[in-house]
Amino acid sequence: MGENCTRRSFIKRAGATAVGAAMLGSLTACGNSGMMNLTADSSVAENSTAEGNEFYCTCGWSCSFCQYRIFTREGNVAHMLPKPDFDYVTCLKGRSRIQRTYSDARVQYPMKRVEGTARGAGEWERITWDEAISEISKKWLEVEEKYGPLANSYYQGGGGFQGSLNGNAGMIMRLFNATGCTKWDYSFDNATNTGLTRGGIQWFDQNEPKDFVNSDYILFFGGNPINAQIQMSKHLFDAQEAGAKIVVVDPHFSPTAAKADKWIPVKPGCDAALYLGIIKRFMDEGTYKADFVLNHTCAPYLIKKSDGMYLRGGEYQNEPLHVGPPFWVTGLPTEIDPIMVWDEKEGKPACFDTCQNPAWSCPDENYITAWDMFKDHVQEWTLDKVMEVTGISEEDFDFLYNVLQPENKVAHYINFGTGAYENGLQAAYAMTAMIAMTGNFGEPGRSVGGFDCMYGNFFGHALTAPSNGKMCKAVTWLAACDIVSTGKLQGEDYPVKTLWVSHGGLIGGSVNSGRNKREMLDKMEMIVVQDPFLTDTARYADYVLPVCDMYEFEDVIPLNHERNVRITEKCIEPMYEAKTDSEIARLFGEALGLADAVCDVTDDDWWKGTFDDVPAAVEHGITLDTLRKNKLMRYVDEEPYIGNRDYKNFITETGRLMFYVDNPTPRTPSNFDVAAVTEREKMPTYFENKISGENSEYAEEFPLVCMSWRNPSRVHMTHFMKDWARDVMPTPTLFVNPEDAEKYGVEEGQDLLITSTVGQCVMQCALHPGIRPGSTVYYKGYSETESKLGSQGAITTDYADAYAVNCSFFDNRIKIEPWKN
Ligand SMILES: Nc1nc2c(c(=O)[nH]1)N[C@H]1C(S)=C(S)[C@@H](COP(=O)(O)OP(=O)(O)OC[C@H]3O[C@@H](n4cnc5c(=O)[nH]c(N)nc54)[C@H](O)[C@@H]3O)O[C@H]1N2
Ligand SMILES: Nc1nc2c(c(=O)[nH]1)N[C@H]1C(S)=C(S)[C@@H](COP(=O)(O)OP(=O)(O)OC[C@H]3O[C@@H](n4cnc5c(=O)[nH]c(N)nc54)[C@H](O)[C@@H]3O)O[C@H]1N2
Ligand code: SF4
Ligand SMILES: [Mo]
Repeated sequence: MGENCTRRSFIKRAGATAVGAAMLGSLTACGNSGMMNLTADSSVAENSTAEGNEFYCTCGWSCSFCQYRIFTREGNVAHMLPKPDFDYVTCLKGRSRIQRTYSDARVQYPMKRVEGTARGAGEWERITWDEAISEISKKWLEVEEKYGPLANSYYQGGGGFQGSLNGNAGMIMRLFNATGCTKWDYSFDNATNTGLTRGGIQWFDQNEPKDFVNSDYILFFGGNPINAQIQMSKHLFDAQEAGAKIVVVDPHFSPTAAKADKWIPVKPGCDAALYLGIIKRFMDEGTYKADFVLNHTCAPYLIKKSDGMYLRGGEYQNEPLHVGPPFWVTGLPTEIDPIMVWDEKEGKPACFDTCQNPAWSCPDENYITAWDMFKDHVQEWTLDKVMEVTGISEEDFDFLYNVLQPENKVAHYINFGTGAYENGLQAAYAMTAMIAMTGNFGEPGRSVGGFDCMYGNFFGHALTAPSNGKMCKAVTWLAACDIVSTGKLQGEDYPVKTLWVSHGGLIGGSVNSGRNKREMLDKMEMIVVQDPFLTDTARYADYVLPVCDMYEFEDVIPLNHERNVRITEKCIEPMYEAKTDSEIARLFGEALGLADAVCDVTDDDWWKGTFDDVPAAVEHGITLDTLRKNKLMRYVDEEPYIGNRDYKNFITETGRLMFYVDNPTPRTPSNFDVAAVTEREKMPTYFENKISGENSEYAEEFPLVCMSWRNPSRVHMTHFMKDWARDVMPTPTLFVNPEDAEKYGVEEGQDLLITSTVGQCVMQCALHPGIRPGSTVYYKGYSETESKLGSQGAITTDYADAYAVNCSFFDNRIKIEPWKN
C-alpha cells in the first residue's frame, strides 16, 4: 500500500496561517512505513457541514482533561487556544491533536487483513461498514454458540478517551456487558489504590490542588507531576510562592524533584521499608496524634491470638448487627458485625462503636490490640535497617519525620511510581499506616490524594448495565497467555477465541508484548480493534474499525480533581468513515441480536441517567443543556473543596483506617500463588521485589533496574504519528547515569541493545546524572514503528503480586550494550 500525505489540499487552503505553515513543514516529510494506511479520501472532511467556527473541546486523555477553545475554518480544525477564563495554557501534546487528527495514521475505513497475510504485515483490504459488521458479528456469534459467551473477549485500556458516552465506560461497555463476554482487566494503576483502599484511604477524596497554597509542605510519593500533570503543577508553583515547601521522595532527580525544595532519594521499590521506619519512630517517640489513632484507626481493636481474626460482637456476646458507615461505592447503608475493643473502665471487651474508654493494650492474654500487634511488627525497622534497605541518609530520614509531624499542614500527593513494583500494594498500605499516625487530612492544607483524572468519575456509570441483566466477566490480562493455553483460570473455563480492543493498546500499553503475541494474540481466531489510529495493536488486528476522535462528537468529561464537569463539543464532522463509539456499540448491538438490551437507551436517556441519578449534579443544575451553555460546571459549593472533612470518609467496614486486616483478599483472581504470600498481607510489610530487588536472582545477569517516566511530549502511545509533539523527542531514549555508562561501555547518542528478563529493544542512550546509579529510565510511549528493534512493551515483565495483580512496569532489570545493527 502506498504512502501519501492525506491532507494536502486542506493544507494548501490553511497555508496562510502559522498553523498551516507548521503543518506543511512536518507533513511534507511524512513517510513512516509503520503508519501505512489505505489511500486517503480527503474530500470527506473538506465537505464537512459543521456550522460556526468557535467551540469548546475537552482533551479527554488521562493527564489533565484541559478544556480549550477550538477554531474551525471550512469545517476543519484550524487553531486551538486556552479557554478565556481558564487557569491553564495549552500543552504541546494537546495542541498537536490538530495534526494528529489529520495525520495519515488515521484509520479511514473499516479494514480487513488481507487473507493469507500475517497479522501485522500491514496488508489491508478496504471493506464497508456493512461488511465489517456482518462478518465480525457472524464470527462472534459462531464462537459464542460453539464455546459459550466467555469465548469472546474484550480489552480496553486506561489511557484512551474518558468521556461519559463515548469513553471506555460509555455505551461500549453496555454492549459488551450485554454479550456476557470475558472482559480483560488491564491490571495497571491498581497497586497503589488497592493498598490505600485496604488501609481505608479514599485516594480521590482529596483537597483540590488550589488548596496547596494552604499547606506547609507538599509531599510527593512516587509522583512526577511536572511530566504527568503539567497543568495541575501551576498550583504547586503558586503554593511555593506562598511559602509551601515541596518535598519529593523519588529514586531519581526527576523533573519534579528539580523544582522541589527538597529531594529525598531512595532505592527503587523500597518505600514500604521507609514508611515502616517512620512509623516506628512515631511510636518510639510518642509523637503520633494519639486521639486520632485511638478513635479513627483500628488501634484498639482486639485480635484473637488463637487465629489472628478480630473478635466480633456476634461471636463474643451474640451482639446483633450494628449500623455501619454507608458503603462508599454506592452510598447505601451497611450492617456490620462490630469489632470489639477492651473497655478500660469495665475491664472487658465492648463494641468499638459504643465503647467510651477503649484501651491501647489488652490485659486479657487471649487477645492483643491491633496497636500492640503492629508495634511489634515494626520493631525490626530500626534507623540502621531502614538506611540499609532504602538507601536513605539519616539526615533525610530525620527531615521527613519532622515534616510529617502533625503540627505541620501536609498535602500528601501519592501517584503510581511506588505501585509499579511487585511490592507496590504494600508501599501504599504502609503509607496509609504512616499517615494514620498523624491524621493529617480533612482541613485546608492537610490532605491525602493524587492524580485522579480517570479514576474519580463522580457520575458512576449506571447505564453500562444493559437491560438483559448480563455483565462481562472480568479477568486479569496478566493471566491471558495462561488462560489461552489452558482454557482455564482457577478451575473455571475461559475458552477464549476472539479478542476485541477499544480505547487502549495492549501492545505497548501492557507488559511482555512478545509473549502476549505468541501465546495470546496469535492463538485468536479473530482480533477486532476499534481505534481512530493505526496503532501497534490495530496493526496486529484482523479487522480495524475507524472511530471518531475529539472534535468529532459531543461528550461530557468530569474532572474530579477540580470537582467540575466539562463539555467537549462537536466541531467537525466525523473524518472519513469514522463513527463514534456509541454509534458502533449500537450497530453491533443490533447485529448481535441485542438491540433490546443495548439500543433501548438513546443519547437523551444516557444523559438523563448520567445527571439525574447523581444528587450532586441535580443540586447544581447540571444537565447536558446547562453544560452546553456553561461549558464547565462545578458540582460542589465549597471552593477549594476539602476532602474527608471530620474523617468521615475512610472506606473500610468500620469507617476507620486499618493497619491490621484479618481477611485480606486479592484485588481480583489471577494465576499467581495467593496462598504462598497470604501471611504478609495482614499488616503493612516490606518484602524485596523479585526482579528489581538488590538481591534478586536476576541482578547478576541484568545489573540495571529499568523503569519509565511519563513522556512530557506524549500521552501514552498517542503520538506515534508525525505531529508537533513527536517532533520534540522522536527517538525512544534510555537515560543512563554517566557512572553506569562508563561501567557498561556505552556513550551518549549511541543506539543501545537493551535486554530484559523477557525481551529486547533498542533505544538511544542519553546520559543523565539525575538517574540513580544502578538504574535506568526511559520515557514511555513509543510504538513499534518508531523502534529500530523490538519495543518498550517487549521488555516489561508480566510477573506480578498475587494480591495487587498489577503490571510491575518498574520491577524490571536489563543489561545494555552498544547495538551493532
Ligand atoms: N512501560 C510502561 N508501560 C506502561 C506504563 C508505565 O508506566 N510504563 N503505564 C501504564 C498505564 S498507567 C496506563 S494508563 C497505560 C495506558 O495504556 P493504554 O490505555 O493502552 O493507552 P494508549 O496507548 O493511550 O491507548 C489509548 C488508545 O485509545 C485510542 N483512543 C483515543 N480516543 C478514543 C476514542 O474516543 N475511542 C476509541 N475507541 N479509542 C480512542 C487512542 O488512539 C489509543 O490508541 O499504559 C501502561 N503501560
Ligand atoms: N505527559 C503525560 N502525562 C501523563 C500520562 C502520559 O502518558 N503522558 N499518563 C497519565 C497516566 S494514565 C498516569 S497513570 C499518570 C502517572 O503519573 P505518575 O505516577 O506521576 O508518573 P510516573 O512517571 O509513572 O512515575 C512517577 C514517579 O515515580 C518515581 N518512582 C519510580 N520508582 C519509585 C519508587 O520506588 N519510589 C518512589 N518514591 N518513587 C518512584 C519515578 O521516578 C517518577 O518520578 O500520568 C498521567 N499523565
Ligand atoms: S495532553 Fe493532557 S495536559 Fe495536554 S491538553 Fe491534553 S489533557 Fe491537557
Ligand atoms: Mo495510567
